[in-house]
Amino acid sequence: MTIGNNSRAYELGSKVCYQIYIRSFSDSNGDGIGDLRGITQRLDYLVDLGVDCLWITPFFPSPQNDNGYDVSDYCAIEPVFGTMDDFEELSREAEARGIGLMLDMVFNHTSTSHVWFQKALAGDPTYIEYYKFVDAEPGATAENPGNPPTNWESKFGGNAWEYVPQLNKWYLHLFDVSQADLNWDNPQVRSELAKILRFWRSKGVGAFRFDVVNLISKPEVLENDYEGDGRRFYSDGPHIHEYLQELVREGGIDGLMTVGEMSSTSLESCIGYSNPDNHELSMTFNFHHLKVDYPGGEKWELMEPDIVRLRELFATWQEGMATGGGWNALFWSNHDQPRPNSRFGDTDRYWRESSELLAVCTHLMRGTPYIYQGEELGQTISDFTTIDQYRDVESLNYYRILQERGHSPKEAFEIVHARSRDDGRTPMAWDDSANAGFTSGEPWLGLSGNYTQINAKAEMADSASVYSFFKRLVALRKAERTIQAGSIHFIESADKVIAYERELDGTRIVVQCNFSGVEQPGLALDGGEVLVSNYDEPAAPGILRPWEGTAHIWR
Ligand code: TEU
Ligand code: CA
Repeated sequence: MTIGNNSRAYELGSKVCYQIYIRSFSDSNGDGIGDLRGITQRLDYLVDLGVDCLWITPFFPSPQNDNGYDVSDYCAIEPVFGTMDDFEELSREAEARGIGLMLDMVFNHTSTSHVWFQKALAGDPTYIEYYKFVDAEPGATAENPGNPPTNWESKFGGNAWEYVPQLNKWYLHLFDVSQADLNWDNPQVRSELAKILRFWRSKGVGAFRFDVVNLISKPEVLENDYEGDGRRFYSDGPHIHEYLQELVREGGIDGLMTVGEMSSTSLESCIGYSNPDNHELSMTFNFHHLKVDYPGGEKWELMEPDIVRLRELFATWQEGMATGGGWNALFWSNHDQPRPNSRFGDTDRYWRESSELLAVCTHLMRGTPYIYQGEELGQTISDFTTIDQYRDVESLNYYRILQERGHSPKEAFEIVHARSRDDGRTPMAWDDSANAGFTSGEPWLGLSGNYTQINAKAEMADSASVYSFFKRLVALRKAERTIQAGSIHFIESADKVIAYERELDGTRIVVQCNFSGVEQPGLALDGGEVLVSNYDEPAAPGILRPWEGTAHIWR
């Protein structure tokens, strides 16, 4: 999937990506865990939906402490997910259907089971230099290792440093203790990682996602953060652009479709990452819009989403990336987020309308949309009722931490239930048979009970379903150049409404989205025809119905 510079907006803007969380997509052998052959068996479904590219979450050898984001070998296949032959078959079958594969490269850290880390633990100085090891204070012992090098916090809870007695050193892990951060300041590390890209290129892979790639460049001086958890020191770090340019050049991936996951990033940095002049990435994911229900930025406390703030963030990022020549990945959902309709919509009273409203809002923006498996069906968060139904390391850690912070077990559960990554990881609902057709065995994570209604088979047969609506949005992006490449401008609107317009060569599209279950004032529009709407009948002029998402077009 090569993207030429001149026609970049048309190219990137006409594509739709689909994210497969492999564990939960489709299980071909009854062990309860999705796998590569399971994906191959479902390709025709993805053709029907009309997507161009499949981002598949990591399927490399891994102890699975973080479900594959703890990689122990980057150039092989985890047996639970299949074999290299299975991968090659998937790749061939996808290509035959005009679908590209996007591999997920976890290059900020490796599993501590990786041979590099194992050699480091054995004292090999070459490999100690592969990671962020720091000497312990004099007199440190296993029982009493003293202070860690900094007070930085792991994203999964607790201090980000782990003491290794036999080396008398600490190593950095921004995520789980079994995910050791690589030392990108070491040129040998950078060259190993570029080699991995060349390996997958030689297998015909034409697109890549880079996991938390804006965290790779750590500051030279490691200091305590008295204002936060340390992220301001290492997010969009000092050599980030240089390292990314080198990786892209040496990995032989310049001009391919690539996306970087950017944690706590800035608009300016993302313009840098995705402006083609810099030869870094095609586009970036950022998460600011998914924190509008975090009180004071705190993920583990609850509040209603702030729609005014959401509009501000969309406007800033959409208009700012356009001005700076950057490109956005458009999304509400992934394997780290609770299902967006449960979170921003009303799945009790307006399940269909609010699921579709969210899609209207992002699919008509400037950028490349990503659909996360099951989102196109309107799948909701889990209906788990006890903590032992959860598997995710972050969720289990925070269930404990929230209680240490003084929450009752019931409160801690409620927060975890609203925020857990597992709430978006329940298996894909294919049909209304046992385990939704996901597996013939025992699923690794429980299903949502509503799969008997919300499933692919039922929705494919219904032209008024959420699935059919998503399919229409995908087709619309391919048909309308104004959606692919038009300018974008946000329009003043009521507090619960997000409205914007797109324009290209005299064609204008106005999108209005009501993020509430009550009527809201809409814009006074001068004619135009309805391009797409989640309501069949036109509304009275100037009115938006509950969770209405409607676009008008003037040609
Ligand atoms: O996620 C990066 C990341 O920081 C989050 O989305 C994280 O889950 C959240 O901030 C915790 O509150 C990526 C992957 O998508 C995720 O699945 C991995 O666990 C993580 O990197 C580590 O590789
Ligand atoms: Ca399986």
